[in-house]
Amino acid sequence: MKIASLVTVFVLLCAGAAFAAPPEGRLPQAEPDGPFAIPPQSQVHLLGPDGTIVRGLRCAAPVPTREEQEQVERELELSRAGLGVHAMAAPGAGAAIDIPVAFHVIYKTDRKGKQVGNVTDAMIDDQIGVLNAAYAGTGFSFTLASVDRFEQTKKQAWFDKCYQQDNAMKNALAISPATTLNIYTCAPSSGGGTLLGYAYLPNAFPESDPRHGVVLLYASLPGGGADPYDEGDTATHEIGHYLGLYHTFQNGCSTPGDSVDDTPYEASAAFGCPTGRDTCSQAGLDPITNFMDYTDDPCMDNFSTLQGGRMQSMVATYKPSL
Ligand SMILES: [Ca+2]
Ligand SMILES: [Ca+2]
Ligand SMILES: [Ca+2]
Ligand SMILES: [Zn+2]
Repeated sequence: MKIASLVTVFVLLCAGAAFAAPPEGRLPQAEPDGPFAIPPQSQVHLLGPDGTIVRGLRCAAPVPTREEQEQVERELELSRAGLGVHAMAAPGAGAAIDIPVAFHVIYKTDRKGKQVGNVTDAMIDDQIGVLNAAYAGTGFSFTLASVDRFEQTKKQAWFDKCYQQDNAMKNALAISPATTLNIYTCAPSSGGGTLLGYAYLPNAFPESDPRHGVVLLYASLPGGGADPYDEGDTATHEIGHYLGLYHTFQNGCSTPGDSVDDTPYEASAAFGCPTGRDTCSQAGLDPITNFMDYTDDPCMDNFSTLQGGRMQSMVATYKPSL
């Protein structure tokens, strides 16, 4: 996708005022200065902590190759056969799963002695509420199990460099990854751009691996200020990956798309809230309001029925202890 076509949708609404995108310059590079290569096609602009517009990436979650996706399909098929579960099971096929959440707040104290990123308990509670509303009907719910707070040090710069030092941070802070969703809030960035969040797919590692979990820009929490991405749906989206969903635009208009039959094909990520967008000839408008697209938080508001079923199948197969 051409950057120019993305820039046209960067009209952000803030306090009722619309302002245009900043001039084009060097965009965040998808360079692997952290534990994995960041996929392209996700450049966005958002409100930064000092009230200016900053460059960012909507989602840095690693994208599976075609081969990896096909292998997952084979493993899911075997798993469903073993469980006697019909392919593309609807939600409710398995028992509802309530996921305990361990929240790790990473923050720093700046040169003026001001704390940055030390999100409040109220914001964390609001985030859990947003998740429970978003996942209602999918077979998953979330309960806050613990909150811990870590002030970054020079060596453990896990606020500013949580993406670069991802493994060390998670090795130190993760709580029971097989049975608990670990959420880390910090200020992830790469190549000069802010990352809104990222997560690994459940098949990436054994379920007890500390790398499972979700890393979020602290300002993406509800009321966090990263307008138009501060209604808590970055967490909704990244947990979708954590539970096994791909982006709705995975594979573009080509089979098998996102491996979910009731999300229409989509040629590329949608930004802003482009109502009526239809980029693939197959039936259905682009699923721009789906949580697994790249649209603004106020635009995305649903998982499809079969996304719920897919998350249940993925969890049964790769995260049976959850
Ligand atoms: Ca689909
Ligand atoms: Ca279509
Ligand atoms: Ca929303
Ligand atoms: Zn994503």
